[in-house]
Amino acid sequence: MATSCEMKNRIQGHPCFGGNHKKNGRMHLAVAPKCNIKCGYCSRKHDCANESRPGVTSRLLTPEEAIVKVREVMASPVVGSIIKVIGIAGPGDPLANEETFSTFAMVKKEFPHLMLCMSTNGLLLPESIDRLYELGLHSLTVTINAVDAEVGANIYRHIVYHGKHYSGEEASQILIANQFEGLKLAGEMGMTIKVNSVLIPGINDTQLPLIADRVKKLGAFVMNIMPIIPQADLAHIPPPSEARLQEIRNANEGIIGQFVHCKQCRADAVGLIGQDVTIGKSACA
Ligand code: CLF
Ligand code: SF4
Repeated sequence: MATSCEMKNRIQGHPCFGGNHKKNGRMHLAVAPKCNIKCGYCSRKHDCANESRPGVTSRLLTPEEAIVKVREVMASPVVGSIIKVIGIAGPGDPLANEETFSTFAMVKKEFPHLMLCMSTNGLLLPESIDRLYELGLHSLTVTINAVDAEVGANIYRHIVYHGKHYSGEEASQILIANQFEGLKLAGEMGMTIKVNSVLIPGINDTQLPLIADRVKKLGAFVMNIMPIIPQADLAHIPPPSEARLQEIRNANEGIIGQFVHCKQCRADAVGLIGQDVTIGKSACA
């Protein structure tokens, strides 16, 4: 596990880990369409609700198209100098898509100074961690919404794991076990780790301090509690008020640092958080 001083150096420039988010931006590459689980708040018609604002469908990119776009953005006088991070966050789960690995490999080769960042549901994290380490992944986000399988069963409808379909508590048990195991391995490898948790009022409120405590002990650096965006199976759940969200973040601050600037970005977001630019001739030419 990194010391706090080492960690401070590592997060320099990363807008989602405490770096100056008013100066440092990120570029998401939407190369990962497939997902291996079904979260109750996810509508597959939209981007991943873990890291993307729903209602906006990204154009998928092949790894070859993605690297062309990175070149274009990095050469842009408008955003080139502010992009410090290349992230893959969907629209499905990055680890369920081989394209994630080939895209990162291309970016690393051509732009070694950029930080590679990835957000996953964690199902395939234990078996993928060595590959991510070899690729030089800088920062990792795992979305964890429950520690108890009974609660998870109210959030996740099913998972598909090594070709087999699981549902109910069995599905949650496998998912949750892999999330924590993967996170532990990532911590041991010295990765910079964030945990995203979707606050689903009435379902997982009481799980959040348990998640905070466990991930802190396993080496996570920061937690990002995000309000549910009600849709799909959980469309009937009213999102928490801003005050309630703040209250829950404050209650967990003493356990693990809280990231509060999240804008639940699109899978193809580019620029400063909350001030994305449109990629294409108008913004980057
Ligand atoms: Fe992207 Fe996510 Fe990396 Fe940031 S976003 S993959 S950690 S570079 Fe940031 Fe956007 Fe919130 Fe994500 S504001 S949705 S926390
Ligand atoms: Fe949707 Fe993301 Fe959950 Fe997959 S991990 S079901 S894409 S919210």
